[in-house]
Amino acid sequence: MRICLIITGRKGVYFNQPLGLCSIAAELKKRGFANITGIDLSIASEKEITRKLMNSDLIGISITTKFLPEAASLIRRIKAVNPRAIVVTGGAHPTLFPEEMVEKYGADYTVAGEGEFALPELVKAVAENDINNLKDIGGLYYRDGSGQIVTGSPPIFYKDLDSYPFPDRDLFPVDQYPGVDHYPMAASRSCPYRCTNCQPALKYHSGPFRLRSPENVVAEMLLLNERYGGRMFSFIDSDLTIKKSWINAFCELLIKAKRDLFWGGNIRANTVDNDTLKLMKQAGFIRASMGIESGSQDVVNNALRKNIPLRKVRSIIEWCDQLGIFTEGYFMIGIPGETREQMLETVEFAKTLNLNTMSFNVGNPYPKTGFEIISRERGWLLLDSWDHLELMDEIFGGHKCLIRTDQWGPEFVNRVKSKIVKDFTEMGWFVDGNLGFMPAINYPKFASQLTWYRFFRRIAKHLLLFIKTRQQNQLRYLISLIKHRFSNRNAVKTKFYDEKARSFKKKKVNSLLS
Ligand code: B12
Ligand code: SF4
Repeated sequence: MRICLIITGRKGVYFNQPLGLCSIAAELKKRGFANITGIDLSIASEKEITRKLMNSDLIGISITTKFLPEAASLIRRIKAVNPRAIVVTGGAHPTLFPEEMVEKYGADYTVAGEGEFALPELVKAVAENDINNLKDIGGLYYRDGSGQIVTGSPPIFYKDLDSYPFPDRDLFPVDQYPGVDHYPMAASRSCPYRCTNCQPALKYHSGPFRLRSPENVVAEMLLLNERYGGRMFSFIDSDLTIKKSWINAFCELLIKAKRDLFWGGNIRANTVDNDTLKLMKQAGFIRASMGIESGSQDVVNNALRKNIPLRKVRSIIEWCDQLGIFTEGYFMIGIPGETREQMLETVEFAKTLNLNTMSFNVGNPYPKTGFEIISRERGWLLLDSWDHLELMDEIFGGHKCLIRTDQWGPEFVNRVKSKIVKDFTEMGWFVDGNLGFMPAINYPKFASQLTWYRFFRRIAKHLLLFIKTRQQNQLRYLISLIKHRFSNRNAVKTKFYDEKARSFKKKKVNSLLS
């Protein structure tokens, strides 16, 4: 059986290895189905896509809501060029809307939840021509002989993550992704928190929270280091410090391995302390990402149900700064339930934090999240359904505000976005206002932290990227980096940011509110 696994995407919008598909591929191989190819739609040429589609018996497509339009046209294309191929969809969107994938988009099968069990079972049944007993495959949706959608049994989530084989990385080599030099890693599945912007979708999608053993995760990192020379790893988990005994054991193992590996990932202010950070740094932790989300404690606790103490956020950023750990902060504006003042508080709060990078997203109510429930209840939603495929990119790229509350609507959110670009640019930051989620780099701090070697390496990397992609922001990045490397050497300290932030006159805020 010739299998093709596809991650949907758009040309030029590069991500990294899709761990879900790599993990399914490893399980398929373990069960004897080794004839597998992979396609990343953001990278593959049209010729390669057509060739692989035509030479496959079963095609598995991984879909997030943002790339639903691409997925829909891909399914139509498969049905045109290779009508005998079986199309199976899976991933975040099909998990949330499994029937729709079969009924409306023409998938032959859809898997809700994790695919490591369901897909190999389906492949086996197809290979053995025994497709009359599919009902027992957890999470599988399809049409029976009479055309009715069969929902099968509930998704299966393995408790023991160590029993999965390591993801098969050869299918989507890291070096095919421009500018990417790290390996994605997953130490857990799902998330124990219940934030309103995310839950219950993620819980349904990824099942109960489970952790791999520290030994198993370190073994995979060592293997990636040996096999591919990988030295930098990015953990996708929602909170690496959730279990103190786990993170301590993990760090001890890495220190003992003496391999000089580096890693980064999400930490949360309610679970991390300075001692743990010190140990993590010793074990190679160099990049801390934090979902800070809002500058208003009320919004964090009530509208978002995150219970992250903002005072502690500031301390953690300072501890990281002292330890030389690079910090990334994620914020949201336009959160359902926040006031206009609270939205501006977020901008002012972000300005006082000595972060290395940050990004601002529009807090959109994605399907089946707490945000969607509250917005629907209160009549705030500007879209009545998720059928607007033509808007998916804007919506899920964070460009478009989808709600109008009693206090504000898309126009106000856009004014706040412009304010963010203006204020942070004035502070010497590099802000990419063209992107929906507006990533920003603290250039003065970042440039002053770079050694000459890292500085020239970065220049070379972004120059090559500019030559390859012709993206203007690569050029702007280069110019800012050079400017700040020479103008701000050793100059940047927290105090600098506090003073800068204070000097922003209150009237700027007032003019936005009026
Ligand atoms: C890491 C991550 C990323 C990374 C890497 C993405 C990639 N190429 O894999 C980055 C940062 C690049 C990213 C980008 C985006 N992401 Co993201 N991401 C995640 C995160 C945190 C982990 C994903 C992961 O690797 N999980 C571990 C693996 C093992 O699980 P998995 O991918 O879900 O795959 C399993 C199942 O879903 C299923 N499965 C998946 N595909 C298929 C296919 C078939 C055929 C079958 C049978 C089964 C199957 O089996 C897999 C193995 O068990 C999730 C949240 C989460 N915890 O899942 C969000 C999440 C998937 N991302 C999300 C979003 C919105 C995005 C973006 C659209 C953001 C943006 N605005 O650009 C893009 C889209 C990228 C893309 N090409 O699809 C949403 C999706 C919501 C939705 N309804 O679509 C999630 C769920 C977060 C959230 N709660 O909002 N993301
Ligand atoms: S937003 Fe992050 S921390 Fe909150 S529930 Fe979702 S994955 Fe977990």
